[in-house]
Amino acid sequence: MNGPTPRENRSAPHAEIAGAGFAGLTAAVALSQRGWSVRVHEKGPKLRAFGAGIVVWQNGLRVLNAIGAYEAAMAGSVTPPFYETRLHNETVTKHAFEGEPWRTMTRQHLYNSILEQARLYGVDIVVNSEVIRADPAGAITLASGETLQADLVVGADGVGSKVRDSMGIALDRRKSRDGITRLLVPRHKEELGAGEWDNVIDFWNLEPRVLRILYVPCSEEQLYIAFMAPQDDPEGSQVPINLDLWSDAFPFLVPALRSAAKIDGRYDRYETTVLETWTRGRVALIGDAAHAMTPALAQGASCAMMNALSLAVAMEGPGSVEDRLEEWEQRERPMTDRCQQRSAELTNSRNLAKGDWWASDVLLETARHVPTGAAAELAPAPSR
Ligand code: FAD
Ligand code: 5PR
Repeated sequence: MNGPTPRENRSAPHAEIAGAGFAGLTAAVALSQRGWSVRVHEKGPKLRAFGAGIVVWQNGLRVLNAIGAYEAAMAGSVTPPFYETRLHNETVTKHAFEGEPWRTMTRQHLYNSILEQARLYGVDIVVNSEVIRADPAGAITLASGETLQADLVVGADGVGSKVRDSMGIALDRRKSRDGITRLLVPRHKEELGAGEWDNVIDFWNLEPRVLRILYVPCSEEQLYIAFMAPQDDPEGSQVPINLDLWSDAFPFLVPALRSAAKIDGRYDRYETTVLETWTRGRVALIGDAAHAMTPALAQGASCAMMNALSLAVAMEGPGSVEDRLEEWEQRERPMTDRCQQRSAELTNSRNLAKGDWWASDVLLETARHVPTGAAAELAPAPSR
């Protein structure tokens, strides 16, 4: 797969997509389902997900259902019995989300389920292909110098989007004071001893210093474990994690911490970017390229997938591509803007430590949303 191959189907409308992440692949599948010819450019040498684990709420599950990836995503993922929040190791809330589907999985698992659909639909995916520029008239330029025309260009190239920046779209970028190192380790269920280790547990310590561990079982074998500390705490933000520091704060997690300390990992500061516009001419931005958000509400990937699906649906409407894109942004953006803002507020206030977010209809608005192009119904989860 060295360089793009000539297009076969010249009668179908054509999309060139930058970035084979959750956003780009979801858009590719949803457009293919609607008769588009689609090519995706991935700058990396391999098709793979970055990061560790992920929580997918029902809005995200509904998108997966709409693109045919739901069953694959459900197999090998789990619904933990409870989502628990502890402050100084005292349980403050514990919620089962009865009747509200949610799922935890590795990011690679989610990625594979979408990639499988992209392959099924014959999406042309080109690796080692970096997009360096987009033209609102409907073209992209690759790092190789080649220019490719399209009816629709999609910038799904992540938070550092070149598609976005090449068009000079203004953005407001805010970094939070806290950041996090996310890792996948074995479950260590036996060694952890008595306890409800199948739960998601959000362990917060605010005193004597801010250190938080997010404990997320992703399957029978894998645990997503994330270490949050303020950016100005050199020991807390150190990678690999400082085993002594974290073991002192969370002694009951030592078997998992020992595994975590063996992995390099990366500490990322939480970041929010808000754009002046998501569209210009025939170019649309989706996912982190358009709306990077803090992960407090665990909605970054799900919002990316929702907007990818609704973009494909918008292309079915009458009028020019430019007009449809404007309409799409007007219709879809307010939901994501609200989610982004609420997520940033939760992160910045550290109010997740109170654990009451799940009881808030306002904070759960996005999770409960039925995305444009998705059905409300979901098949029941397989028994674990
Ligand atoms: P990306 O996943 O960044 O994909 C972009 C792709 O484009 C990459 O493959 C990249 O290599 C490629 N690329 C980049 N530049 C170019 C270029 N110029 N040309 C071609 N290809 C290019 N979301 C949730 O829903 N639930 C969670 O639990 C959750 N936890 C999170 C935890 C943290 C700490 C963070 C930071 C985020 C979390 N998110 C979560 C958010 C989620 O990870 C992102 O919102 C999501 O990955 C965005 O997908 P994307 O496809 O837009 O971008
Ligand atoms: N929720 C999830 C998550 O992965 C993170 C956060 C909340 C599922 C961090 O990665 O607030 O940091 C968070």
